[in-house]
Amino acid sequence: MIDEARLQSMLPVRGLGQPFHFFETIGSTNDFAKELAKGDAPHGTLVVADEQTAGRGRGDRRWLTPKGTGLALSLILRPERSMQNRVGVVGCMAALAIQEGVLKEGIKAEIKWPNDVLIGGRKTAGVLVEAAWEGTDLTSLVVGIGVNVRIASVPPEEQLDYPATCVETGLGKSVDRMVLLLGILEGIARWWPRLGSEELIGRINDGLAFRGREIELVGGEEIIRGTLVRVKPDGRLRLMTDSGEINVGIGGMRLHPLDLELG
Ligand code: BT5
Repeated sequence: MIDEARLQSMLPVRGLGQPFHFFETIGSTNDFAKELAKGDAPHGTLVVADEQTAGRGRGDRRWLTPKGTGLALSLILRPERSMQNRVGVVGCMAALAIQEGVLKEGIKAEIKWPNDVLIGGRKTAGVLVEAAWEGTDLTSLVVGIGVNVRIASVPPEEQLDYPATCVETGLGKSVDRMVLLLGILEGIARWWPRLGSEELIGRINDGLAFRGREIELVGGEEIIRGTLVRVKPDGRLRLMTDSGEINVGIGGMRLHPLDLELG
């Protein structure tokens, strides 16, 4: 179990994690955070659960968080007006914060555009960013993060559309979930004021999976093939295709390498 009192005593981290809401079990931390964000919940509000029964991925996909095995958290961020055109990169920014958090534990991970973190080529964490608008004003972002920490967090293969693993399998030792959570918050707090900066984009690209490799982007009926070049400052992916270089927005796109190499 996550120790609520201990976690509470370690928050906030650079302004993130206050107020803090904890649930032993919840449907989806993102759903709860989105409701809070409709009210006056401030920037930095954090929702953490030890288990999700209706965790969501992008589109209509599910995200599984069995009790006591992983991290499931949602953070409310309130962008200033000047940041609105950079929010496309928030998913990758959160993935970078996760990558840095697991690196502190001692293992290298990669960012899979637009919202995943891989260890040894296998999905270990996912990010779900949901934005709320009033007219042309972006009023809030809910950044949902799911991390597989213990072996029991990894769903059975038949429930997966991409191979998966967890931090402890990659690392070969146990991890304090709360320390990992704090590390991730620290990364988000550090990068948030530098959203869209060259430094952030550089770091994302340094840690990006499949650079220079042949990939396929699939979104509904649309399939785009090309060589992955890099992530752009606005969060789009630059690809070299047969008809030249193109930038692809996140939309409902899913990325598949043409030659899957697993560690
Ligand atoms: C994601 O979606 O990867 C975003 C996941 C975000 C989850 C967090 S947990 C806290 C917050 N509250 C929520 O309700 N959600 C957020 P996507 O790229 O669409 O991937 C979804 C796919 O990942 C599913 O279709 C499964 O194949 C696979 N999957 C589900 N659970 C998984 C797990 N624990 N580990 C690895 N893969 C998983």
